[in-house]
Amino acid sequence: MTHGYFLQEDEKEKAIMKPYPPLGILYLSAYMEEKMIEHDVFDTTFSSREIFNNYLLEKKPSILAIYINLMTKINVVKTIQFIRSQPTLQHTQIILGGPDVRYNKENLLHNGANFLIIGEGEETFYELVTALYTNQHYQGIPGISFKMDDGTIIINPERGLRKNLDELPFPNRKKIDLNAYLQTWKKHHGFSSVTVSTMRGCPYSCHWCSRGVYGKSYRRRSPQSVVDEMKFIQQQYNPDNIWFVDDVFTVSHKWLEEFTVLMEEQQVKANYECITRADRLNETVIQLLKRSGCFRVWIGAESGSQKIIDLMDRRVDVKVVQQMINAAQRAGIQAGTFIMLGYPTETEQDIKATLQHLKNANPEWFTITITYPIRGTELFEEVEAVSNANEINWAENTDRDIDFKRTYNKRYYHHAVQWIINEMAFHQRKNKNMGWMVSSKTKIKAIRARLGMIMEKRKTAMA
Ligand code: B12
Ligand code: SF4
Repeated sequence: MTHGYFLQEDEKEKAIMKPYPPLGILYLSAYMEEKMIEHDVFDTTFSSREIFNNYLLEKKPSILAIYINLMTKINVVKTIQFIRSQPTLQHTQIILGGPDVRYNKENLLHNGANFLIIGEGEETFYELVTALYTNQHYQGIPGISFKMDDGTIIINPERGLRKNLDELPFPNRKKIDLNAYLQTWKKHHGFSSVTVSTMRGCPYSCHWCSRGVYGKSYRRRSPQSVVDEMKFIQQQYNPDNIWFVDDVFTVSHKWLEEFTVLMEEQQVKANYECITRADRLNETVIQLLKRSGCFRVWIGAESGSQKIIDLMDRRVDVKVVQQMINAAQRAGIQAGTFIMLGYPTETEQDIKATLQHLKNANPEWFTITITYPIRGTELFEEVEAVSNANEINWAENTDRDIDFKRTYNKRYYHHAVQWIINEMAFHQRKNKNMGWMVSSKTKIKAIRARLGMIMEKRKTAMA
């Protein structure tokens, strides 16, 4: 079992150095171990393509199972091509799973994958591997997709979602060198961080968000099971921080309260960060976060313009987002937020509203992405007709390369990102009285970016 991510090939991440292990594979590995199916996990993160290829040639696996997301797709396709080109690996059956399979079935199967596992992986993967090892019929296994000899693609009915997540064993972290992750964090940031998943799925429907694995409902582990995993992680690895990779950590206030009480009763001390929605926060919930060890909460809004937020179907009030960011900060929790620019119909007025929103909220952290449509999302459907999705070479590009007709040209948005980053840096430095010299540098960069926006806006109008 493997994935297609090589840190040494990722220039952006090499500057950030906050790697996390592939949790999905580790869940599958734990399940397979429980069922006594022998397997290896080859974690590509700190390895190289050459070492990985040599490993494949040496081990000649009968089954290679690969996690795939929209960014790692290109590497995974290269791995498939490598296997298909090697005479000694012709027997290798390739199974793909993860968030990017559901809406890329034909492309993946026509590019050399033997099987796809759609949605939740554990049970389907186990049944398929068992059928392949024992030469039994796999054709009826729910949740798989495969290609017949005549090229017909078969998509079996979905498998129902597992009801009780507590039945799953903890991710099999011992199958990888978790210390390599912890040390990388320590070396570059002075502290380490480990991921934990407490819920699967999200009941909301933001149009740009990819929900190809767990669908539009959510299930959650019991608070006690999560506390047990935290104790286990602390005993085994003693990381400084935990990141709960859940979509909306405070979706259930009852769950959070139970979790907080258990953490206190069992004296589990943890520093954690999580992501949530402003409409699932209030002063009481923020106090629960604080008591249970939350040091940073990410609160999404994506835009400061209510018009754009509503178009995204984000179902949140921009003022509530600002209030909750400030409330978290008052409680001593750092706040982060996510911003997207270049959403369909967004104008300069909306971008100005986004900058104003950031200034009002003043979060310690924010990230900005230029909108791109992920296959399978409502946003993808909305822009497909005015996009290059069907023109770009699927195997050599990712969904991030899909461009669509926006209000202004793409260069405009690159300037807009710089404008917001530098205006915010200026705003924050000015508030901290960091001196004219330090602040003015960012102001000059902001003015330069603003001029770029004006020029590109003019070019768009003339085109
Ligand atoms: C943590 C996380 C990250 C982390 C860490 C990634 C890591 N190494 O784990 C970081 C911050 C690095 C990250 C980065 C990105 N991420 Co991210 N991330 C997540 C997040 C929040 C949790 C992933 C997770 O651990 N889930 C828990 C596990 C248990 O679920 P799972 O991985 O889906 O696994 C199950 C199934 O998929 C399946 N399965 C998984 N692997 C395999 C393998 C095989 C062989 C089989 C058969 C089955 C199988 O079985 C598992 C158990 O049921 C998800 C959202 C989410 N809630 O899942 C987004 C998500 C995976 N990320 C996403 C995106 C878009 C990105 C970025 C492209 C963002 C960006 N613009 O840069 C980058 C890509 C980086 C890269 N090069 O890979 C999208 C992927 C969409 C897609 N169609 O591919 C998601 C779904 C978010 C979203 N809703 O849009 N991400
Ligand atoms: S963006 Fe967050 S709240 Fe919206 S659908 Fe995706 S995971 Fe759910």
